[in-house]
Amino acid sequence: MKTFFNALHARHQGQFEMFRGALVPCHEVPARADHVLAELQRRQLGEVCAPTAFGVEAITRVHSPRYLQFLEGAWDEWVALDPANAGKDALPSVWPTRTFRTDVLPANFAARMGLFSFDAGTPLMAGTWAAARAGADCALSAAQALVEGDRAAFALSRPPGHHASADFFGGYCFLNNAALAAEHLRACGLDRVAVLDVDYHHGNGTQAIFYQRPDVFFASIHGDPRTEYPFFLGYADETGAGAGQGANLNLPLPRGSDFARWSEALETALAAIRLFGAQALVISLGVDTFAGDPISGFTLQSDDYLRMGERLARMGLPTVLVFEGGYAVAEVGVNAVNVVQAFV
Ligand code: B3N
Ligand code: ZN
Repeated sequence: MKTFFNALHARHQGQFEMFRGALVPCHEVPARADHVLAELQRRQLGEVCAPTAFGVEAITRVHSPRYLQFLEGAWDEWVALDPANAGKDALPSVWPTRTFRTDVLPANFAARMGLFSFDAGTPLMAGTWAAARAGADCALSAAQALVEGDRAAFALSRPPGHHASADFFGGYCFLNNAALAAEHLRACGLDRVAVLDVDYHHGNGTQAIFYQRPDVFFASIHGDPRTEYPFFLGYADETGAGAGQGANLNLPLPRGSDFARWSEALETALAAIRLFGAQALVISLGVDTFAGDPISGFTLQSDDYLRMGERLARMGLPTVLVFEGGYAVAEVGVNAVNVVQAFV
């Protein structure tokens, strides 16, 4: 299996995220991807390829032009406010919640940070745009590898993507890499694509992007949003809307769930994907379901990721694996690469 990787990911290196009223060191660090790459190379698991640079057209299939324009210029605007800002990450602190307007584009930078985001845990810095674009190119290149006949490909991209919606960032995510891969497969002629999100956190961004779409099925197994981030989406009664009614499946599980319980949900998701008639699969591959993850609450063990990879491969579908969460940095390489190895 080819892996698409771009060292530019390391230019996105946040200092702090807001947690329970304090700034704590970021969990989403460059070492995560570097550990996965090192483990892939240690096990000699396929070719590591530089991604193709895709144009803005591929990205605007998923993200709005005004959001992309904002992201691209955000760092320069932040520094223009005060040259001292160059040493600090930008974080949002004000949001247009219920009753506020979101149709007006404010001139104020803090207001636009809030308009285009949903949390204070996702710092933006000088290298964010370059890293996010490089990560998106990895996902698009992995999808293109399937179009060219590969059975599977791995996008080792960072920052992650599944919380990013058409026009907002959050949950450490800026561009929705899995959605971009799915849309690329659709644009290249596949009629029905499924996105299966196995990250601990519900992929609210991916769900929102495809919620009204009959051609892209979204299934997610995740911590119950009643208690787990992102809290405001990911409930079992969200089944799609309009033409997309029936093409969304959420399988929330309680904190503490183990692999046996998780696997039952996986069978439910895979049966629904089969019934949908997917011609290709995009996996949002978060490994923050690991027992040792510092911010999550399932209890999967490293060997369980081998079983996961085997089961996903048995679907027999062309598959793009897109790297998402996983913050037990010492184990993230072994866990993610166990999925890749068992898949091949
Ligand atoms: O959930 C958290 C969080 C939990 C524990 C923390 N500790 C112990 C310091 C810190 C933070 N924060 C909310 C943001 C979570 C973003 C999740 C990103 C992800 O992996 N999505 O799949
Ligand atoms: Zn996650």
